[in-house]
Amino acid sequence: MIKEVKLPEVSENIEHGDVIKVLVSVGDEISIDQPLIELETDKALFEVPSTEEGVVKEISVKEGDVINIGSVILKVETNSKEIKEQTSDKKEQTADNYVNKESVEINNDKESKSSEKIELKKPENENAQNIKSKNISVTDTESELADNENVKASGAHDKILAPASPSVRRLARELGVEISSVSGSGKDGRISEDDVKSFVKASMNKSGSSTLTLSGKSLPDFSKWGEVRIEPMSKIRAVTAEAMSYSWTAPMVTQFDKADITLAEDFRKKYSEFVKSNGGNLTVTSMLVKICTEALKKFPQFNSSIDLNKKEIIYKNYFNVGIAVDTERGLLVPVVRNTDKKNILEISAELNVLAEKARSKKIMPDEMDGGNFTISNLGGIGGTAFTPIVYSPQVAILGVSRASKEAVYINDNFIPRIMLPLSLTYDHRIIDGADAARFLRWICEALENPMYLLL
Ligand code: CAO
Repeated sequence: MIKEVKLPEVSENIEHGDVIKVLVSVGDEISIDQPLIELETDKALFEVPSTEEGVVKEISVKEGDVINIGSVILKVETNSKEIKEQTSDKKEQTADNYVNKESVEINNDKESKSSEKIELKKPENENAQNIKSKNISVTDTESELADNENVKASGAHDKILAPASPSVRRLARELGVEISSVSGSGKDGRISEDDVKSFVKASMNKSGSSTLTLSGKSLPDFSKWGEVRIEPMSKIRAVTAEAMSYSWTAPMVTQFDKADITLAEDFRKKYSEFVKSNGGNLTVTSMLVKICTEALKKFPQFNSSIDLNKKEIIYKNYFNVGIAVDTERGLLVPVVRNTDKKNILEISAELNVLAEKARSKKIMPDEMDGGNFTISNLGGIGGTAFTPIVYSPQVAILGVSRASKEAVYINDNFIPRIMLPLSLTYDHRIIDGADAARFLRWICEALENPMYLLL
């Protein structure tokens, strides 16, 4: 039997993506979960896995194509009895592993009238992330509901997240409109092209001229002065540029401090093999995820977002920490979720998986959503200090530079200590300088004396 493999829904608000690479050829025998294409969307670059097993009969996409959710990627001959049995065995196995109470819809063919329904149990641990990314067609109804609740709990957050399709965002960008300033007239505040155009008209009427932040004057012709090469921006670069420009509208200040991590380094060395045997790497970053989570609990304004239109502060009672990961394709920020409920062992293992997925193009857009605070560790590369930019609508980010041995003056003596330079950039609209100094000092003291966490 010939079956179509279609592009499943990959994330909220993502309607299409660019095919960067086709990873299989006609005649190939493919298995379930085997990567078929590399797809780049407004949010990420990732591999789309197969939902079928069999022999590729026809490939319907090529590099450079823009394909929509539901588009046919390829057709597979699955009618060999053997293949069929293996496929259903595999599907059942997957179901058995995560079996039962929750009804989860296998949504691999959204348009198909006969979408399969099987009973799956919600995974009991954070492997949920893996399941979601491996079988991206599986919709975890409960977690989606939870996400929605989080969003609903904060009307302002809705606003900041600005529900709009990529084409509407593009129109807004072209018109120099900050999409989060536009009120959506659609369901749940969804913003349409007409909403953007009305916003432009209203802005122009208000002032008699354009009050929009038009995105800059045109560039000079650089080729007048020498040879140039012009390349289109990758989606990730364009999205990073847009996100950073949006962030830049917040008034930010950076606070610097240094932590004496001599003891923490001893601790790290002592337990690194143990953590490795549990699948993680005990690194400064994983320790900081845990420490920052405790700091966020102590200083809730760092775990918030603000809505200036409504004059509201949204305090979040969940703890999701984003980690800046340097990849070939650019900066990606996967999110470790519910860090308050995980120990350092679990966080270290999850961080390893997420960083590896980001680097190997397997990270899914959903795995980069929902962060409340970000850590950017450039210390493995070098540098004595830097000023990271807050990843709005978050309100703070911790920059980590390279730890090094320094002569520290203690009790009338210079003693060699390992010092870690930290820089905390914060949104000054919601965080005062004194609070930032206290927050960062708290992190330094927790690093210097891990028992601090117990107090
Ligand atoms: N000071 C000194 N050494 C450090 C360090 C620091 N701050 N951070 C890491 N290192 C060391 C580690 O100890 C490790 O050394 P060993 O191999 O001898 O143990 C080595 O550098 C490599 O560490 P790592 O990078 O594998 O692990 P990590 O958990 O420390 O960092 C990650 C993980 C994902 C944060 C990192 O790999 C990365 O991608 N960093 C770049 C982030 C980035 O691009 N930020 C800029 C964003 S724009 O604001």
